Amino acid sequence: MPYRLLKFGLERAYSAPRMFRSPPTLRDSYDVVIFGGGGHGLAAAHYLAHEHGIRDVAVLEQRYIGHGGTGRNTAIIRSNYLTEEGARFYEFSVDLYRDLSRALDFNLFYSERGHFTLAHTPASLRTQRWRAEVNKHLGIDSEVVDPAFIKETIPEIDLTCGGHQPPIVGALYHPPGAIARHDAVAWAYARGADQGGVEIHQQTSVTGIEIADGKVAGVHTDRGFIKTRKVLSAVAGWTPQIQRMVGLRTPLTVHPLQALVTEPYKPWLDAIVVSASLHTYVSQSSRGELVAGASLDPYELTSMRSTLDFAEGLAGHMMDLFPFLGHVNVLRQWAGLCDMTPDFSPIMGTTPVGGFYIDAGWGTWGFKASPVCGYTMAHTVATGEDHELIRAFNLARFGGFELVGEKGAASVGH
Ligand code: PYC
Repeated sequence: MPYRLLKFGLERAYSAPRMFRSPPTLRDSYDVVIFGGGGHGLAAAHYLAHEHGIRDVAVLEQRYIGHGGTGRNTAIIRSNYLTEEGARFYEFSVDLYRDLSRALDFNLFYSERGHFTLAHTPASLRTQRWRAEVNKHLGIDSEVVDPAFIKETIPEIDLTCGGHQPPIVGALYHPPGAIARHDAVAWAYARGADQGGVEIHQQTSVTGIEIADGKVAGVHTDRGFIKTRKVLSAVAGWTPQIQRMVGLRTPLTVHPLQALVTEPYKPWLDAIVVSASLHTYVSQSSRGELVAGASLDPYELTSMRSTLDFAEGLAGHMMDLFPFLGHVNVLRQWAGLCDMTPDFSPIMGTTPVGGFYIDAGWGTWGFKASPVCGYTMAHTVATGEDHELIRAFNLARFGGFELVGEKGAASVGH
């Protein structure tokens, strides 16, 4: 280790904590308890403190912040959704993201790249046209482009897919599509929440929820009982365990989603390229690595292990699009847990259990929603009323058959 680094590490002036404090004790009551130290839970804590003046808040994280979906996605941000409710919601997230490095005083490496959803069939092109029309109607920058435009913007792409797949016949092009440094989003919100007076408790598991007269009365943890009247659950793939504690039923199923990153290369891929037909998406990070993913594992499982099967399948499809990638070395693989809903939209807001608020159903689209989820859930917890941007996503929609169908706008094949 270089001497200067060691000296810096041991220097009292820079002693820990550098990002947020780790309170030694868990108090026996808080106004609000948030389950999940990912981007959503931490953002909600941040906005509760800074937008609503609610500072007596504990965030409980069973492992370390960003251990779940926040640190396991492919960092894509976009708002080119299919439904009006979805597009408006994610557009607000993009607006927040654009200013987030400044607002949180933390470099999130937010980088607008342009997002292509490639169509290989007339049916897929029709869906991209539909999305473009919804987006334009709402003032979101999206249009359908032809193969010549794709080739001009991404010269390395093989529009014929080497003859192994149907050729690319067009794409939905969304210029604001962006990437960011995903773990930094968790750190920045954690620091913001901490500065607002929130306590972040890592290595703290929820073991039960006390309900009295249909309302939340407290939370059991492996570090003791906490009295509280408000709980926000923002635990994505672990939602089924939590919902059972309050007797809620949701239609969630949990599937692993895998991704990989290659060694760094000179910058050559500016755009974010998605092919839902090939179940492939790829972008190049600011460090030069190719970050890529595929579809969900086709079975329900609560496990975050990687498979060779996934790497082989994804590599094949990446080479259909970019044949020269055959010599690229994979640096590492990982998996996250996706809590999938039947309509591919989230479940957010109030629930039939008084004081229990849910932020779930994040499937394969949670990272891009971190700021808007934090913002709208903080409002919902503070006021007891669903924020208008999330009304359509309330759990009650499944009982009333008022689904918000976003399958056509998912980047990932399912
Ligand atoms: O919805 O943009 C997306 C996405 C990318 C990777 C997984 N989901």
